Amino acid sequence: MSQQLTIALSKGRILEETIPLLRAAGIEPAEDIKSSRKLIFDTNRDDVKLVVIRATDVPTYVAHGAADLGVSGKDVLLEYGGHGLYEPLDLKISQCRLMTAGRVGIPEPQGRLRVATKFVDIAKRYYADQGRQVDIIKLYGAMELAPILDLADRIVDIVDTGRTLKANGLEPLELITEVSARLVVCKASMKMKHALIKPIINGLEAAVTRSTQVAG
Ligand code: PRT
Ligand code: MG
Repeated sequence: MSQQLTIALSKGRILEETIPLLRAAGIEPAEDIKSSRKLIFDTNRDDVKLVVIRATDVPTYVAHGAADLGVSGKDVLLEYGGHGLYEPLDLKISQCRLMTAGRVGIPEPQGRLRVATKFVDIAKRYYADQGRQVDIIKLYGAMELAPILDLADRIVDIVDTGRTLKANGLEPLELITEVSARLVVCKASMKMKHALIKPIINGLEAAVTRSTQVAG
């Protein structure tokens, strides 16, 4: 049997911006992904299929070789750790920032800082680099609520326009890192299926260059 490729896409906000890039690289889903409940999609290419999964699961599928390629936010990749993955291309989509935030006008407390986040490893590393003692509190969503109810002094979360923070009486404080979606490739697949994968990386790279030129 000829070689097959599986590409793992993050459902949610990244998906919408990924589809046009894939199309520009010559990969077109056989049906409308967003209006379907399916998880696996055929494409215009017999040798390429797409799977649409939770953003946080994409690195796991790709690192284990269950998918050969994937599209994942840099935030998710930093939290995952990156073993078994190459990250050959910044897709320059779904751009945002990973930041610390706290209640407006409340100074940093004495002693240990309580930090609520779903990015536990990123937060640990960030505060350790700063030499600050923190207690990390793992949450799965709505981080903005934690400082309001005094569960935490700080949150570590994604900020785009800043409106969500503002609406909840919070302000962005420190930039941890700029974030955008990245193409990731399974290290084993890159060896075994190089002839199939390389043209896709090149096609996506050209599509990114074209779209960033249009955007100025
Ligand atoms: O929903 P699920 O738990 O499966 O995963 P998810 O919520 O992480 O998925 P999704 O689709 O919401 O986001 C996936 C990825 O999109 C993230 O990992 C980032 O790489 C990227 N991204 C880009 C964002 C944002 N922009 C963003 N604004 N992810 C989240 N947000 C949220 C943020 O958490 C906060 O609640 O939007 C709010 C902030 O936006 P502003 O504009 O109010 O600042
Ligand atoms: Mg979400």
